[in-house]
Amino acid sequence: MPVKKLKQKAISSPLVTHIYTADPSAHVFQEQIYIYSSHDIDSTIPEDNLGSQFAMQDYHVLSMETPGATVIDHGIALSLQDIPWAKKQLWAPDATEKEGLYYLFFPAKDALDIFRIGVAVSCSPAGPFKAHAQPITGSFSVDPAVFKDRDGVYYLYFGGIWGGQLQHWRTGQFVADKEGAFAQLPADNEPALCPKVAKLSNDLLSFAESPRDLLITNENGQPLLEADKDRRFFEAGWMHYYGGRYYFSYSTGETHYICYAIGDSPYGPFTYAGRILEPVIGWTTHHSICSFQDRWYLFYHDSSLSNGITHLRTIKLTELHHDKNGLIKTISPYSLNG
Ligand code: FUB
Repeated sequence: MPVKKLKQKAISSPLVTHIYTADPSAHVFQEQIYIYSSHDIDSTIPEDNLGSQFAMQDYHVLSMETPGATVIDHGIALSLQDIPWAKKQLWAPDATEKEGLYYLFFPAKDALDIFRIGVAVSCSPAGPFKAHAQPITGSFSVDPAVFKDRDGVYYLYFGGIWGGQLQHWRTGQFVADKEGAFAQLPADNEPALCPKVAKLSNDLLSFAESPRDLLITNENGQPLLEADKDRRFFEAGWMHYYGGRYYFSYSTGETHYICYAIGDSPYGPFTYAGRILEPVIGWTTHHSICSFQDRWYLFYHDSSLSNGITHLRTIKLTELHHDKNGLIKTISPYSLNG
């Protein structure tokens, strides 16, 4: 009998193909979906564990009227050269709206090669955005995600280990590695590093409090350990609210999952609840979750458009479902086809 060859078929297509895009943060503004994403470029910088090859230099904003509709690229929304404090590496951004103004939060390395988080403002969700002269005071690490709670309070979630530098901040100050890039990561039998959360000031331009640890525990209330690579936080935090509970989702990094944990407050603690997305083509996995007209969508990326090149990614979307208990059904980004 002939052996039938099984092929993987992607469940979703790239949203745009004229540029490489990654780290999609999706929001509904003015009744449309706006996506704030990284703009990947072929930097020719060799790949390393610190992500030096992710040398992005600007942001584009994308929008669509509905999921599946034509995607509009609004062009350059913010360039590295227009951010007074930033030297390189415009990584995963996010945005929010308050009183008719739009705020873009973004990480970049400063003159000392330390990741900070900046904010830029526009009167349009599509930009262009004008960056503040300094990063947010007291900010560090990468992957900002902004969440507006039902009481109108805004929170910024952030952090990422390895190249995202979170491990350098364990003392509250930046401590450079002396013994190798990841010497300050916890030992396998220690609690994993926590992502951070801070309430934002009324003008959304600064922290209203010192960043706090966002604790993710197992089903017994114990912090996830560093050895628990399939479940512990690595980067790419995101918050959504569903059915009266707060859902913090994130990437597990080198095990390539998008997982989530559920809590009763925007500060947590959060209890690990499962996997949202199985591994994608490429090394990184990064997502956002957004509701539109009573349905929920997962925005994510993979490296399919570049045939697997780590730092040349493409954003996609697919519908996401919560079951009757509020648990999220795991999504496989590829299906097996005969
Ligand atoms: O795009 C650069 C980095 O790759 C992001 O900040 C991480 O979340 C990962 O997707």
